[in-house]
Amino acid sequence: MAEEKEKKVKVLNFRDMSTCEATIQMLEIAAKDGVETAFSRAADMKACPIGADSACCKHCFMGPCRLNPKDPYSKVGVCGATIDTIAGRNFARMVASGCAAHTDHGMSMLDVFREVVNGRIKDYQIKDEEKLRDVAASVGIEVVGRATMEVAKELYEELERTYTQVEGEIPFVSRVPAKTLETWRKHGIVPRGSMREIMEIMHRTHMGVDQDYENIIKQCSRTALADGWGGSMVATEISDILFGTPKPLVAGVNMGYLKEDHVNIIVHGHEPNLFESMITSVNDPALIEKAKAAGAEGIQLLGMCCSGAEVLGRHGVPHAGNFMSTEAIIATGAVDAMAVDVQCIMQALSKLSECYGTKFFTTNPRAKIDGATHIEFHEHTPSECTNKVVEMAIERFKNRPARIVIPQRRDLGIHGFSHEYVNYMLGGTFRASYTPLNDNIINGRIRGVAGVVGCTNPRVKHDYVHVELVKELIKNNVLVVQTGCSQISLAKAGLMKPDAAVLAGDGLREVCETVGMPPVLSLGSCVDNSRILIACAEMVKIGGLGDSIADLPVAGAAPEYMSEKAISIGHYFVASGVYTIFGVTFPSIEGTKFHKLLFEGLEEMGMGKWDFAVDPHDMAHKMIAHIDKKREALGIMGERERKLFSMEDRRA
Ligand code: SF4
Ligand code: MSK
Repeated sequence: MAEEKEKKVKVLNFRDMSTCEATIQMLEIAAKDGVETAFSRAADMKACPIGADSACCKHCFMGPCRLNPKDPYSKVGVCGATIDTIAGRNFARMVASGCAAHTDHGMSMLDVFREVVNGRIKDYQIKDEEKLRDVAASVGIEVVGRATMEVAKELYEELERTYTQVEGEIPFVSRVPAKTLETWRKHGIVPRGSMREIMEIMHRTHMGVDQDYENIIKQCSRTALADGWGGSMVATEISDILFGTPKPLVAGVNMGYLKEDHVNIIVHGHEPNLFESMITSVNDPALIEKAKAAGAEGIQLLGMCCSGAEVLGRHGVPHAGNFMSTEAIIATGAVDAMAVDVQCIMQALSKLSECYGTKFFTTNPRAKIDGATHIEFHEHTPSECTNKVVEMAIERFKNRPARIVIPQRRDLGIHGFSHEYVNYMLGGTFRASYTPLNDNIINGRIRGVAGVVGCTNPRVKHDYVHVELVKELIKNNVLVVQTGCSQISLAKAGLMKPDAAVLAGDGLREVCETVGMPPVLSLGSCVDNSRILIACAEMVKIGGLGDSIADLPVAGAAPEYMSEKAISIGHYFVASGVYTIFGVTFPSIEGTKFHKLLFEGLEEMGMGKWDFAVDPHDMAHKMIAHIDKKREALGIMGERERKLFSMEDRRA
């Protein structure tokens, strides 16, 4: 901390930067301690305007080349690359990186599954046999009368094709509505294995290869679809099979779930296998005894980011906060250990942990961090790593700093909706289906469905954009489904309780009150956006809302996104037929041919479209306008009770 103190940390008004009270409280403490966070660094570092517009290229050493974002066609790169080629290639590499992250995560889950099926891993088992059989049947595997392990072996072999298939179509294409698939086939974007798609994107964006933005975007679509209907879907489905399909449960969110008299351990990252083993370790009677011998009342385990989202819905483990709270929580002094695996882990956590004496552990061979202690996690012997982390956390508890500050914020809500549960929740045990959802959309009680997902980002007011956007949507009778860090923003705002239905418009409120559900449903981590794709496919299958995903009155948003994974997610929704709007900034220049293709052209080709807005209310109304456009096209606009606005209403 002393070294940090010598640096001048700007005094900032954190109330302008976040609406999360716990985060604000801890950011103020960190600033007083002279400790930097992403909020202060973002205030110090102006985002590069040329990079933000994606008007620069460093794909070869004749450059790097910078074009003029204000007059993008006034110049080309040294090789002659135009703004459309440069922005298209940059976008493609973001999609490739995002797709790689999700598919590599999915492949890790598949590796564990293979070893469980082969009997080489004993610490994990198949928890949800029904799901195993459903998933197997969905890709054409015979399940009736066959032993579970036989089905599981065949499922492993089939799903491996999601990665390795060099020709043809990946297995989960079987879940895509026929008309959507027809559009993909027409444009040559049905994905092969993700390894092939990512390899091809990296090749095509190398200097001097693909220099036609339309052709580049085709490969972007194919690669992004290999993420959504491939790697991400495998990650979700295999995690459910191994660790259980989430079912709604009451769980707590926020920093107030840290306990001063307990050993506090946080797991942050993405892959659920680390967390599942940590749950076993913190419940080990010998380790609990050790913690007690060290003077603690017990061991408190919390999640953050998507690791937390994985177990929030599966086991009700409390969630301490989303991406932009991961640094702030360390300043409490109460975190004895933070164990991380992959994705969205700020390098700054290493130094910050040192400042507050928190033990900071990397566990995955793919993600080491300078200054962190690495305890490698092996799926064959998982508790070796997680027991060690618990032991080190107990050691740190014994030597805690004198000052511990825990923000007293706790927010209870209902978490753990899966697309299977939505089925059951709306239809009941005997007529489980999406029919009641479709019916309520057709009769206008529910105007449409919006997926609000994604990260938080210090370039916009933390949590604020998510919360305001969702409030405006539900007020206008749009049912909201959520994943990732966004759902934590809304959980903290109290919108994941059935009582939040009072904030919804009359129609949505009536449905929520009848079913007893909140107007905002949390579906899991960022790979679980695949649950939203499956829900869309189900809505098409049930009928009454068109023949393809592009016909549905649905929309998606990532209002505070920051990662390349979000770009891949956004693009797989667009390619699947969903209108998708992003906030913060968009990596293209309005008026360029590349921008027009994303924002208009893809929709004309039968897919969805990209859009952009910063203000949450503008964003909500753009989404609602799109939902209404689709309702109009379906001929169900008249079903809605139209209210004629007086001048007074409009002013209000
Ligand atoms: Fe410049 Fe072309 Fe090289 Fe890119 S590929 S850095 S635009 S010369
Ligand atoms: S963790 S990708 S900050 S949602 Fe999935 Fe959150 Fe975005 Fe990471």
